[in-house]
Amino acid sequence: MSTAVERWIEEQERLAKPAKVYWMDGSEGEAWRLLEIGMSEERLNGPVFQKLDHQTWPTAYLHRSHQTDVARVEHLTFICHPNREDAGPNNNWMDPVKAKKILSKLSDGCMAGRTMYVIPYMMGHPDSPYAKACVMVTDSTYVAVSMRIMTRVGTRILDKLRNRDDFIKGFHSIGDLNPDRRYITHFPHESLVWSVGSGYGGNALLGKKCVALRIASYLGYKQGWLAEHMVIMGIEDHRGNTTYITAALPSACGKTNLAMMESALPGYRVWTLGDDISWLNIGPDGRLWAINPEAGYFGVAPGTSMQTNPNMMKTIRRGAFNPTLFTNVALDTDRNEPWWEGLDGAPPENLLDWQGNPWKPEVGTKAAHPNSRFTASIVNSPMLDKEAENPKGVPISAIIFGGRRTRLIPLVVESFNWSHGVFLGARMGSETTAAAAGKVGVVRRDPMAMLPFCGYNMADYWRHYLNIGHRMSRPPKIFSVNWFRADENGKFLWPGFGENIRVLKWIIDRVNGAVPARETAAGLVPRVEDLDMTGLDMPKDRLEKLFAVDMKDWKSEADEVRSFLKPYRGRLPGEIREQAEKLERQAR
Ligand code: OXD
Ligand code: MN
Repeated sequence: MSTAVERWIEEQERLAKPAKVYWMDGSEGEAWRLLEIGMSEERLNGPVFQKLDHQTWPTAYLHRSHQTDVARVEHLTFICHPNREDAGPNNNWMDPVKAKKILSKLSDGCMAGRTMYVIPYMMGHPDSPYAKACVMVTDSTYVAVSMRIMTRVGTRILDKLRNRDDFIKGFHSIGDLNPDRRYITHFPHESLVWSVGSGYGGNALLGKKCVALRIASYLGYKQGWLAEHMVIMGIEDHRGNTTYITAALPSACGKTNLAMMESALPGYRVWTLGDDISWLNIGPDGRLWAINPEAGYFGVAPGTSMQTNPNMMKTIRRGAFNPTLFTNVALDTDRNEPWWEGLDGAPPENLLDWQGNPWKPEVGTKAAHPNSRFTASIVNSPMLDKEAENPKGVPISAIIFGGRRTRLIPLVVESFNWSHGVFLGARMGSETTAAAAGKVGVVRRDPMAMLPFCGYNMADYWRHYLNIGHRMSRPPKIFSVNWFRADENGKFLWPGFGENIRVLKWIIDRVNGAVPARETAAGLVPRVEDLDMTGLDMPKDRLEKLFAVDMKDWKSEADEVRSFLKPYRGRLPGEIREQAEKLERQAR
Protein backbone atom coordinates (compact mmCIF):
# COMPACT_ATOMS: atom_id res chain seq x y z
CA MET A 1 0.00 0.00 0.00
CA SER A 2 1.50 3.27 -0.98
CA THR A 3 1.32 6.38 1.20
CA ALA A 4 -0.36 9.68 0.31
CA VAL A 5 3.07 11.16 -0.42
CA GLU A 6 4.03 8.29 -2.71
CA ARG A 7 0.74 8.59 -4.57
CA TRP A 8 1.27 12.32 -5.04
CA ILE A 9 4.81 11.78 -6.26
CA GLU A 10 3.63 9.16 -8.75
CA GLU A 11 1.21 11.73 -10.17
CA GLN A 12 4.00 14.29 -10.58
CA GLU A 13 6.18 11.67 -12.22
CA ARG A 14 3.47 10.80 -14.73
CA LEU A 15 3.16 14.49 -15.56
CA ALA A 16 6.83 15.59 -15.71
CA LYS A 17 8.21 12.29 -17.09
CA PRO A 18 11.71 12.51 -15.56
CA ALA A 19 14.45 10.08 -16.54
CA LYS A 20 15.07 9.31 -12.86
CA VAL A 21 13.53 9.92 -9.45
CA TYR A 22 15.79 10.60 -6.45
CA TRP A 23 14.30 10.67 -2.94
CA MET A 24 16.39 12.92 -0.71
CA ASP A 25 17.17 11.65 2.79
CA GLY A 26 18.84 14.73 4.31
CA SER A 27 22.02 12.86 5.28
CA GLU A 28 25.41 14.58 5.33
CA GLY A 29 26.80 12.33 2.60
CA GLU A 30 23.94 13.36 0.36
CA ALA A 31 25.01 17.02 0.36
CA TRP A 32 28.42 16.15 -1.07
CA ARG A 33 26.92 13.64 -3.54
CA LEU A 34 24.58 16.28 -4.94
CA LEU A 35 27.43 18.77 -5.23
CA GLU A 36 29.44 16.22 -7.24
CA ILE A 37 26.45 15.72 -9.52
CA GLY A 38 26.07 19.50 -9.95
CA MET A 39 29.76 19.94 -10.71
CA SER A 40 29.54 17.56 -13.65
CA GLU A 41 26.24 18.93 -14.96
CA GLU A 42 26.75 21.49 -17.74
CA ARG A 43 24.37 24.44 -18.06
CA LEU A 44 24.44 27.48 -20.40
CA ASN A 45 27.28 29.28 -18.65
CA GLY A 46 29.27 26.48 -17.05
CA PRO A 47 28.62 23.74 -14.54
CA VAL A 48 25.79 24.03 -12.00
CA PHE A 49 28.37 24.22 -9.21
CA GLN A 50 31.98 25.31 -9.31
CA LYS A 51 34.14 24.49 -6.32
CA LEU A 52 35.80 27.57 -4.76
CA ASP A 53 39.00 27.62 -2.71
CA HIS A 54 38.22 25.60 0.40
CA GLN A 55 41.27 26.85 2.32
CA THR A 56 39.89 30.38 2.46
CA TRP A 57 36.18 29.66 1.88
CA PRO A 58 35.50 26.23 3.39
CA THR A 59 32.69 24.33 1.63
CA ALA A 60 31.93 27.22 -0.77
CA TYR A 61 30.58 26.68 -4.29
CA LEU A 62 29.66 29.11 -7.07
CA HIS A 63 26.47 28.90 -9.10
CA ARG A 64 25.52 31.13 -12.03
CA SER A 65 21.92 31.52 -13.05
CA HIS A 66 20.43 32.31 -16.44
CA GLN A 67 20.88 36.03 -17.15
CA THR A 68 17.13 36.67 -17.30
CA ASP A 69 16.53 34.80 -14.07
CA VAL A 70 18.07 36.79 -11.24
CA ALA A 71 15.24 37.96 -8.97
CA ARG A 72 11.68 37.39 -7.83
CA VAL A 73 9.15 38.18 -10.53
CA GLU A 74 6.08 39.71 -8.93
CA HIS A 75 4.27 40.20 -12.25
CA LEU A 76 4.56 36.45 -12.93
CA THR A 77 3.51 35.45 -9.40
CA PHE A 78 -0.14 34.50 -8.98
CA ILE A 79 -2.43 33.73 -6.07
CA CYS A 80 -5.15 31.40 -7.31
CA HIS A 81 -8.11 31.54 -4.93
CA PRO A 82 -11.36 30.39 -6.53
CA ASN A 83 -12.79 33.84 -5.72
CA ARG A 84 -10.81 36.83 -7.00
CA GLU A 85 -11.81 39.01 -4.03
CA ASP A 86 -10.06 36.58 -1.67
CA ALA A 87 -6.72 37.33 -3.35
CA GLY A 88 -7.34 41.06 -2.89
CA PRO A 89 -5.86 44.16 -4.53
CA ASN A 90 -2.45 43.18 -3.15
CA ASN A 91 -2.08 40.12 -5.42
CA ASN A 92 -2.12 39.08 -9.06
CA TRP A 93 -4.99 36.69 -9.32
CA MET A 94 -5.63 33.86 -11.73
CA ASP A 95 -8.59 31.51 -11.77
CA PRO A 96 -7.29 28.19 -10.35
CA VAL A 97 -8.81 26.13 -13.18
CA LYS A 98 -7.14 28.31 -15.82
CA ALA A 99 -3.84 28.36 -13.89
CA LYS A 100 -3.77 24.56 -13.63
CA LYS A 101 -4.44 24.24 -17.35
CA ILE A 102 -1.48 26.51 -18.18
CA LEU A 103 0.84 24.90 -15.66
CA SER A 104 -0.14 21.34 -16.64
CA LYS A 105 0.70 22.10 -20.24
CA LEU A 106 4.08 23.61 -19.32
CA SER A 107 4.86 20.73 -16.97
CA ASP A 108 3.95 17.92 -19.35
CA GLY A 109 7.22 16.12 -19.97
CA CYS A 110 9.23 19.08 -18.61
CA MET A 111 11.66 16.81 -16.75
CA ALA A 112 12.41 14.51 -19.69
CA GLY A 113 16.05 13.45 -19.51
CA ARG A 114 16.41 15.05 -16.06
CA THR A 115 16.35 13.78 -12.49
CA MET A 116 13.31 14.59 -10.38
CA TYR A 117 14.46 15.22 -6.82
CA VAL A 118 11.82 14.46 -4.19
CA ILE A 119 12.43 16.69 -1.16
CA PRO A 120 10.61 15.89 2.09
CA TYR A 121 11.18 18.88 4.34
CA MET A 122 9.92 20.56 7.43
CA MET A 123 9.36 24.26 7.92
CA GLY A 124 10.21 24.63 11.60
CA HIS A 125 11.81 22.14 13.98
CA PRO A 126 10.33 18.67 13.31
CA ASP A 127 9.22 18.43 16.97
CA SER A 128 7.59 21.85 16.99
CA PRO A 129 3.80 21.96 17.38
CA TYR A 130 3.96 24.93 14.98
CA ALA A 131 6.02 23.28 12.22
CA LYS A 132 4.58 22.18 8.87
CA ALA A 133 5.52 19.11 6.86
CA CYS A 134 6.12 19.73 3.17
CA VAL A 135 7.14 17.78 0.09
CA MET A 136 8.41 19.32 -3.11
CA VAL A 137 9.80 18.03 -6.37
CA THR A 138 12.36 19.81 -8.52
CA ASP A 139 14.54 19.11 -11.54
CA SER A 140 17.28 21.50 -10.37
CA THR A 141 20.31 20.18 -8.49
CA TYR A 142 20.93 23.76 -7.32
CA VAL A 143 17.45 23.91 -5.79
CA ALA A 144 17.91 20.49 -4.19
CA VAL A 145 21.15 21.52 -2.46
CA SER A 146 19.76 24.94 -1.53
CA MET A 147 16.65 23.39 0.06
CA ARG A 148 18.93 21.33 2.31
CA ILE A 149 20.51 24.57 3.55
CA MET A 150 17.33 26.60 3.88
CA THR A 151 15.05 23.97 5.44
CA ARG A 152 15.16 20.76 7.45
CA VAL A 153 15.22 17.96 4.87
CA GLY A 154 14.96 14.32 5.89
CA THR A 155 13.30 10.94 5.71
CA ARG A 156 12.04 11.59 9.23
CA ILE A 157 9.40 13.89 7.75
CA LEU A 158 8.00 11.00 5.69
CA ASP A 159 7.85 8.83 8.83
CA LYS A 160 5.98 11.63 10.55
CA LEU A 161 3.51 11.96 7.70
CA ARG A 162 2.84 8.21 7.28
CA ASN A 163 -0.42 8.26 5.39
CA ARG A 164 -1.43 11.83 6.12
CA ASP A 165 -2.13 13.95 3.08
CA ASP A 166 -2.13 17.35 4.76
CA PHE A 167 1.42 18.15 3.69
CA ILE A 168 2.23 21.32 1.74
CA LYS A 169 2.90 20.37 -1.85
CA GLY A 170 5.38 21.99 -4.22
CA PHE A 171 6.12 21.31 -7.87
CA HIS A 172 9.14 23.07 -9.33
CA SER A 173 10.77 22.83 -12.73
CA ILE A 174 13.21 25.20 -14.34
CA GLY A 175 11.36 24.40 -17.60
CA ASP A 176 13.20 26.08 -20.47
CA LEU A 177 13.95 29.22 -18.40
CA ASN A 178 12.09 31.33 -20.93
CA PRO A 179 10.48 34.31 -19.11
CA ASP A 180 7.45 33.96 -21.42
CA ARG A 181 6.87 30.53 -19.94
CA ARG A 182 7.55 31.46 -16.32
CA TYR A 183 4.79 31.19 -13.72
CA ILE A 184 4.96 31.14 -9.93
CA THR A 185 1.48 30.03 -8.90
CA HIS A 186 -0.04 29.41 -5.48
CA PHE A 187 -3.21 27.54 -4.63
CA PRO A 188 -3.68 28.43 -0.95
CA HIS A 189 -6.90 26.44 -0.48
CA GLU A 190 -5.00 23.28 -1.57
CA SER A 191 -1.65 24.15 0.11
CA LEU A 192 0.01 23.82 -3.28
CA VAL A 193 2.76 25.82 -5.02
CA TRP A 194 3.43 25.23 -8.70
CA SER A 195 6.44 27.06 -10.13
CA VAL A 196 7.82 26.63 -13.64
CA GLY A 197 10.47 28.48 -15.62
CA SER A 198 12.73 30.00 -12.97
CA GLY A 199 15.65 28.70 -10.92
CA TYR A 200 16.02 31.87 -8.80
CA GLY A 201 15.78 31.42 -5.01
CA GLY A 202 12.62 33.38 -4.27
CA ASN A 203 10.79 31.64 -7.15
CA ALA A 204 12.32 28.18 -6.83
CA LEU A 205 13.29 27.45 -3.21
CA LEU A 206 9.63 26.93 -2.53
CA GLY A 207 10.00 26.67 1.26
CA LYS A 208 10.85 30.36 1.51
CA LYS A 209 8.50 33.03 0.14
CA CYS A 210 6.02 30.66 -1.54
CA VAL A 211 5.39 28.28 1.38
CA ALA A 212 6.59 30.03 4.55
CA LEU A 213 4.86 33.30 3.64
CA ARG A 214 2.21 33.05 0.91
CA ILE A 215 0.77 29.59 1.70
CA ALA A 216 1.50 29.83 5.43
CA SER A 217 -0.11 33.27 5.79
CA TYR A 218 -3.34 31.76 4.47
CA LEU A 219 -3.02 28.68 6.68
CA GLY A 220 -2.46 31.04 9.63
CA TYR A 221 -5.59 32.96 8.69
CA LYS A 222 -7.61 29.74 8.73
CA GLN A 223 -5.92 28.28 11.82
CA GLY A 224 -5.44 31.35 14.02
CA TRP A 225 -1.76 32.27 13.71
CA LEU A 226 0.49 34.59 11.70
CA ALA A 227 3.25 34.00 9.12
CA GLU A 228 5.35 37.15 9.01
CA HIS A 229 8.23 38.69 7.05
CA MET A 230 10.19 39.32 10.25
CA VAL A 231 13.59 38.81 11.83
CA ILE A 232 13.67 37.21 15.27
CA MET A 233 16.30 38.36 17.72
CA GLY A 234 17.17 38.10 21.39
CA ILE A 235 18.64 41.06 23.26
CA GLU A 236 20.61 40.16 26.36
CA ASP A 237 21.00 42.90 28.95
CA HIS A 238 23.77 43.45 31.48
CA ARG A 239 21.94 41.22 33.98
CA GLY A 240 21.87 38.31 31.55
CA ASN A 241 18.13 38.57 30.82
CA THR A 242 17.20 38.01 27.19
CA THR A 243 14.19 39.75 25.65
CA TYR A 244 12.92 38.45 22.32
CA ILE A 245 11.59 40.72 19.61
CA THR A 246 10.56 40.44 15.98
CA ALA A 247 10.95 43.11 13.32
CA ALA A 248 9.48 43.59 9.86
CA LEU A 249 11.36 45.83 7.44
CA PRO A 250 11.00 46.19 3.66
CA SER A 251 14.09 45.62 1.50
CA ALA A 252 16.95 48.18 1.59
CA CYS A 253 16.31 48.97 5.26
CA GLY A 254 19.09 46.86 6.79
CA LYS A 255 16.97 43.93 7.95
CA THR A 256 19.74 41.33 7.87
CA ASN A 257 22.20 43.74 9.49
CA LEU A 258 19.67 44.37 12.28
CA ALA A 259 19.22 40.63 12.85
CA MET A 260 22.99 40.21 13.27
CA MET A 261 23.87 43.50 14.91
CA GLU A 262 26.99 44.09 16.99
CA SER A 263 25.76 46.08 19.97
CA ALA A 264 27.42 49.45 20.57
CA LEU A 265 26.21 49.54 24.20
CA PRO A 266 28.45 47.78 26.72
CA GLY A 267 26.59 45.05 28.58
CA TYR A 268 24.09 44.50 25.76
CA ARG A 269 24.38 41.68 23.31
CA VAL A 270 22.30 40.61 20.33
CA TRP A 271 21.52 36.97 19.55
CA THR A 272 20.00 35.86 16.29
CA LEU A 273 17.22 33.37 15.56
CA GLY A 274 16.27 34.34 12.00
CA ASP A 275 16.72 37.07 9.42
CA ASP A 276 13.64 36.79 7.21
CA ILE A 277 10.55 34.90 8.33
CA SER A 278 8.80 34.25 11.59
CA TRP A 279 5.72 32.20 12.42
CA LEU A 280 3.81 33.58 15.37
CA ASN A 281 1.43 31.52 17.50
CA ILE A 282 -0.49 32.30 20.66
CA GLY A 283 0.96 30.06 23.36
CA PRO A 284 -0.97 28.41 26.20
CA ASP A 285 0.27 31.25 28.45
CA GLY A 286 -1.47 33.95 26.37
CA ARG A 287 1.82 35.25 24.98
CA LEU A 288 2.97 35.32 21.36
CA TRP A 289 5.58 32.68 20.52
CA ALA A 290 7.84 32.86 17.48
CA ILE A 291 9.62 30.18 15.51
CA ASN A 292 11.85 30.63 12.48
CA PRO A 293 10.46 28.16 9.94
CA GLU A 294 13.73 28.29 7.98
CA ALA A 295 17.17 26.84 8.71
CA GLY A 296 19.37 29.07 6.58
CA TYR A 297 20.15 32.49 5.21
CA PHE A 298 19.56 33.51 1.61
CA GLY A 299 21.19 36.91 1.81
CA VAL A 300 22.26 39.63 -0.60
CA ALA A 301 26.05 39.52 -1.05
CA PRO A 302 26.91 43.05 -2.29
CA GLY A 303 27.53 45.35 0.64
CA THR A 304 28.25 42.48 3.05
CA SER A 305 31.69 42.89 4.64
CA MET A 306 33.58 42.75 7.92
CA GLN A 307 32.61 46.42 8.32
CA THR A 308 28.86 46.13 7.74
CA ASN A 309 28.12 42.64 9.02
CA PRO A 310 31.08 40.78 10.55
CA ASN A 311 28.82 38.07 11.97
CA MET A 312 27.46 37.23 8.54
CA MET A 313 30.98 37.15 7.09
CA LYS A 314 31.95 34.63 9.78
CA THR A 315 28.82 32.59 9.03
CA ILE A 316 29.47 32.28 5.32
CA ARG A 317 33.14 31.45 5.83
CA ARG A 318 32.44 28.64 8.23
CA GLY A 319 32.18 25.19 6.69
CA ALA A 320 29.98 22.60 8.34
CA PHE A 321 27.25 20.03 7.71
CA ASN A 322 26.03 21.94 4.64
CA PRO A 323 27.97 23.88 1.99
CA THR A 324 27.74 27.64 1.44
CA LEU A 325 26.54 28.54 -2.04
CA PHE A 326 27.24 31.77 -3.87
CA THR A 327 24.92 32.70 -6.71
CA ASN A 328 25.82 35.28 -9.37
CA VAL A 329 28.77 36.79 -7.49
CA ALA A 330 32.01 37.57 -9.35
CA LEU A 331 34.95 35.16 -9.38
CA ASP A 332 38.54 36.08 -8.50
CA THR A 333 40.25 33.72 -10.93
CA ASP A 334 43.73 33.96 -9.38
CA ARG A 335 42.49 32.86 -5.98
CA ASN A 336 39.36 30.97 -7.01
CA GLU A 337 37.40 33.01 -4.49
CA PRO A 338 34.03 34.77 -4.58
CA TRP A 339 33.96 38.56 -4.86
CA TRP A 340 31.29 41.27 -4.79
CA GLU A 341 31.03 45.04 -4.60
CA GLY A 342 31.40 46.21 -1.02
CA LEU A 343 33.57 43.30 0.08
CA ASP A 344 36.57 44.41 2.15
CA GLY A 345 39.56 45.53 0.06
CA ALA A 346 40.10 46.58 -3.56
CA PRO A 347 38.78 44.49 -6.48
CA PRO A 348 41.19 41.69 -7.42
CA GLU A 349 43.25 41.91 -10.59
CA ASN A 350 41.56 39.15 -12.51
CA LEU A 351 37.83 38.84 -12.20
CA LEU A 352 35.04 37.17 -14.08
CA ASP A 353 31.71 38.90 -13.68
CA TRP A 354 28.54 37.12 -12.57
CA GLN A 355 27.96 35.80 -16.06
CA GLY A 356 31.51 34.50 -16.40
CA ASN A 357 32.89 37.30 -18.62
CA PRO A 358 36.27 38.98 -17.92
CA TRP A 359 35.68 42.16 -15.91
CA LYS A 360 37.63 45.34 -15.09
CA PRO A 361 36.33 48.37 -13.15
CA GLU A 362 36.44 50.40 -16.43
CA VAL A 363 33.73 48.16 -17.89
CA GLY A 364 31.27 50.30 -15.95
CA THR A 365 28.97 47.44 -14.97
CA LYS A 366 28.80 45.62 -11.64
CA ALA A 367 30.99 42.54 -11.36
CA ALA A 368 28.59 40.79 -9.00
CA HIS A 369 24.89 41.01 -9.81
CA PRO A 370 23.27 43.53 -7.39
CA ASN A 371 20.96 40.71 -6.26
CA SER A 372 23.72 38.10 -6.02
CA ARG A 373 23.27 35.91 -2.97
CA PHE A 374 24.85 33.59 -0.46
CA THR A 375 23.03 30.57 0.91
CA ALA A 376 24.32 29.39 4.29
CA SER A 377 23.13 27.31 7.24
CA ILE A 378 22.02 29.34 10.24
CA VAL A 379 23.80 26.90 12.57
CA ASN A 380 27.05 28.37 11.21
CA SER A 381 26.20 31.73 12.77
CA PRO A 382 28.53 32.68 15.64
CA MET A 383 25.67 34.51 17.38
CA LEU A 384 22.96 31.86 17.23
CA ASP A 385 20.61 32.17 20.21
CA LYS A 386 20.58 29.23 22.64
CA GLU A 387 16.81 28.88 22.13
CA ALA A 388 17.03 28.78 18.32
CA GLU A 389 16.42 25.03 18.26
CA ASN A 390 13.68 25.07 20.92
CA PRO A 391 10.60 23.55 19.24
CA LYS A 392 8.32 25.83 21.26
CA GLY A 393 10.05 28.94 19.92
CA VAL A 394 10.61 32.07 21.97
CA PRO A 395 8.11 34.43 23.67
CA ILE A 396 7.92 37.80 21.91
CA SER A 397 7.82 40.99 23.99
CA ALA A 398 7.85 43.53 21.17
CA ILE A 399 6.98 43.70 17.47
CA ILE A 400 8.76 46.34 15.41
CA PHE A 401 7.68 47.76 12.07
CA GLY A 402 10.32 49.75 10.22
CA GLY A 403 10.87 51.72 7.05
CA ARG A 404 13.19 54.17 5.36
CA ARG A 405 11.67 57.62 5.81
CA THR A 406 13.74 60.81 5.61
CA ARG A 407 10.81 62.91 6.89
CA LEU A 408 8.06 62.81 9.52
CA ILE A 409 8.52 59.42 11.11
CA PRO A 410 10.33 59.52 14.50
CA LEU A 411 13.29 57.28 15.31
CA VAL A 412 11.01 55.15 17.47
CA VAL A 413 7.31 55.25 18.32
CA GLU A 414 5.37 53.01 20.65
CA SER A 415 1.78 52.42 19.61
CA PHE A 416 -1.01 53.40 22.02
CA ASN A 417 -2.51 49.92 21.85
CA TRP A 418 -2.73 46.84 19.61
CA SER A 419 -5.08 48.34 17.00
CA HIS A 420 -3.00 51.49 16.72
CA GLY A 421 0.05 49.20 16.34
CA VAL A 422 -1.63 47.25 13.54
CA PHE A 423 -2.38 50.60 11.88
CA LEU A 424 1.31 51.57 12.15
CA GLY A 425 2.08 48.32 10.31
CA ALA A 426 -0.68 48.84 7.76
CA ARG A 427 0.46 52.33 6.81
CA MET A 428 4.10 51.28 6.71
CA GLY A 429 6.09 52.59 3.80
CA SER A 430 9.65 53.03 2.68
CA GLU A 431 11.39 55.47 0.36
CA THR A 432 12.82 53.96 -2.79
CA THR A 433 16.62 53.93 -3.11
CA ALA A 434 18.95 53.70 -6.09
CA ALA A 435 19.05 49.93 -5.46
CA ALA A 436 15.72 49.48 -7.27
CA ALA A 437 14.67 50.70 -10.70
CA GLY A 438 12.45 53.79 -10.82
CA LYS A 439 12.29 57.18 -9.10
CA VAL A 440 14.38 57.63 -5.95
CA GLY A 441 12.80 58.94 -2.72
CA VAL A 442 9.20 57.97 -3.43
CA VAL A 443 7.35 56.38 -0.51
CA ARG A 444 6.23 52.92 -1.49
CA ARG A 445 3.62 51.46 0.87
CA ASP A 446 4.46 47.98 2.05
CA PRO A 447 2.21 47.03 4.97
CA MET A 448 4.07 44.84 7.47
CA ALA A 449 6.66 44.32 4.64
CA MET A 450 4.13 41.71 3.45
CA LEU A 451 2.72 43.29 0.29
CA PRO A 452 4.37 40.76 -2.10
CA PHE A 453 3.94 37.86 0.33
CA CYS A 454 0.43 37.90 1.79
CA GLY A 455 -1.42 34.95 0.24
CA TYR A 456 -4.87 36.49 0.60
CA ASN A 457 -6.72 39.81 0.70
CA MET A 458 -4.76 42.22 2.88
CA ALA A 459 -7.92 43.69 4.39
CA ASP A 460 -8.74 40.22 5.75
CA TYR A 461 -5.14 39.98 6.94
CA TRP A 462 -5.46 43.20 8.96
CA ARG A 463 -8.71 41.95 10.50
CA HIS A 464 -6.96 38.69 11.39
CA TYR A 465 -4.00 40.63 12.87
CA LEU A 466 -6.39 42.67 15.02
CA ASN A 467 -8.15 39.51 16.23
CA ILE A 468 -4.87 37.84 17.17
CA GLY A 469 -4.06 40.81 19.41
CA HIS A 470 -7.47 40.78 21.02
CA ARG A 471 -7.16 37.05 21.76
CA MET A 472 -3.89 37.36 23.73
CA SER A 473 -3.89 37.96 27.46
CA ARG A 474 -0.25 39.16 27.35
CA PRO A 475 0.25 40.65 23.87
CA PRO A 476 3.61 42.11 22.85
CA LYS A 477 3.83 45.89 22.49
CA ILE A 478 4.02 47.21 18.92
CA PHE A 479 6.60 49.84 17.89
CA SER A 480 7.70 51.55 14.70
CA VAL A 481 11.32 52.49 13.98
CA ASN A 482 12.97 54.69 11.38
CA TRP A 483 16.77 54.85 11.26
CA PHE A 484 16.70 57.18 8.25
CA ARG A 485 15.22 60.52 9.37
CA ALA A 486 17.26 63.38 7.88
CA ASP A 487 17.79 67.07 8.67
CA GLU A 488 16.98 70.08 6.46
CA ASN A 489 20.14 69.35 4.42
CA GLY A 490 19.26 65.72 3.82
CA LYS A 491 21.87 64.41 6.29
CA PHE A 492 20.87 61.40 8.39
CA LEU A 493 20.28 62.40 12.00
CA TRP A 494 20.96 58.95 13.47
CA PRO A 495 24.19 56.92 12.98
CA GLY A 496 22.36 53.58 12.73
CA PHE A 497 24.03 50.11 12.71
CA GLY A 498 25.27 49.06 16.18
CA GLU A 499 23.95 52.29 17.73
CA ASN A 500 20.41 51.03 17.05
CA ILE A 501 20.80 49.00 20.24
CA ARG A 502 20.01 52.23 22.12
CA VAL A 503 16.57 52.23 20.55
CA LEU A 504 16.10 48.54 21.28
CA LYS A 505 17.09 49.16 24.90
CA TRP A 506 14.39 51.84 25.20
CA ILE A 507 11.89 49.39 23.70
CA ILE A 508 12.87 46.81 26.32
CA ASP A 509 12.64 49.43 29.07
CA ARG A 510 9.11 50.20 27.91
CA VAL A 511 8.22 46.51 27.83
CA ASN A 512 9.42 46.27 31.45
CA GLY A 513 7.64 49.47 32.48
CA ALA A 514 11.00 50.93 33.52
CA VAL A 515 10.58 54.38 31.91
CA PRO A 516 7.69 56.72 31.12
CA ALA A 517 7.10 57.98 27.55
CA ARG A 518 6.03 61.23 25.95
CA GLU A 519 2.68 61.27 24.21
CA THR A 520 2.40 62.75 20.71
CA ALA A 521 -0.34 62.51 18.09
CA ALA A 522 1.75 59.87 16.27
CA GLY A 523 2.22 57.68 19.35
CA LEU A 524 4.50 57.45 22.39
CA VAL A 525 8.11 58.59 21.95
CA PRO A 526 11.08 58.58 24.36
CA ARG A 527 11.87 61.49 26.61
CA VAL A 528 15.41 62.27 25.41
CA GLU A 529 16.81 61.68 28.90
CA ASP A 530 15.58 58.06 28.79
CA LEU A 531 17.62 57.12 25.74
CA ASP A 532 20.95 55.62 26.84
CA MET A 533 23.51 57.77 25.01
CA THR A 534 26.60 56.52 26.89
CA GLY A 535 29.58 56.79 24.54
CA LEU A 536 27.67 58.55 21.76
CA ASP A 537 28.06 62.27 21.53
CA MET A 538 24.97 63.89 20.06
CA PRO A 539 23.66 67.40 20.70
CA LYS A 540 20.28 67.47 22.48
CA ASP A 541 18.59 69.50 19.74
CA ARG A 542 19.54 66.88 17.16
CA LEU A 543 18.11 64.16 19.37
CA GLU A 544 14.93 66.19 19.78
CA LYS A 545 14.61 66.50 16.00
CA LEU A 546 14.54 62.71 15.79
CA PHE A 547 11.37 62.67 17.89
CA ALA A 548 9.62 65.80 16.62
CA VAL A 549 5.98 65.32 15.62
CA ASP A 550 4.26 68.29 14.04
CA MET A 551 0.92 67.20 12.66
CA LYS A 552 0.63 70.08 10.23
CA ASP A 553 3.39 68.39 8.20
CA TRP A 554 1.44 65.14 8.06
CA LYS A 555 -1.29 66.13 5.57
CA SER A 556 0.32 64.44 2.56
CA GLU A 557 1.01 61.31 4.65
CA ALA A 558 -2.64 61.11 5.72
CA ASP A 559 -3.77 61.62 2.10
CA GLU A 560 -1.41 58.96 0.81
CA VAL A 561 -2.56 56.47 3.44
CA ARG A 562 -6.17 57.13 2.49
CA SER A 563 -5.55 56.52 -1.22
CA PHE A 564 -3.49 53.42 -0.44
CA LEU A 565 -6.33 51.95 1.63
CA LYS A 566 -9.05 52.86 -0.87
CA PRO A 567 -9.01 49.67 -2.97
CA TYR A 568 -9.51 47.61 0.22
CA ARG A 569 -12.59 49.63 1.21
CA GLY A 570 -15.22 46.89 1.01
CA ARG A 571 -13.38 44.63 3.48
CA LEU A 572 -11.36 47.15 5.52
CA PRO A 573 -11.78 46.53 9.29
CA GLY A 574 -13.53 49.37 11.13
CA GLU A 575 -10.57 49.76 13.50
CA ILE A 576 -8.18 50.51 10.61
CA ARG A 577 -10.64 52.88 8.96
CA GLU A 578 -11.09 54.75 12.25
CA GLN A 579 -7.33 55.06 12.75
CA ALA A 580 -6.91 56.45 9.21
CA GLU A 581 -9.77 58.93 9.74
CA LYS A 582 -8.26 60.03 13.04
CA LEU A 583 -4.92 60.67 11.31
CA GLU A 584 -6.67 62.78 8.69
CA ARG A 585 -8.43 64.86 11.34
CA GLN A 586 -5.19 65.42 13.24
CA ALA A 587 -3.27 66.39 10.11
CA ARG A 588 -5.85 68.89 8.93
C1 OXD B 1 14.17 38.25 0.29
C2 OXD B 1 13.15 39.25 -0.09
O1 OXD B 1 14.89 37.77 -0.60
O2 OXD B 1 12.45 39.73 0.82
O3 OXD B 1 14.25 37.93 1.47
O4 OXD B 1 13.00 39.55 -1.29
MN1 MN C 1 12.68 38.72 2.69
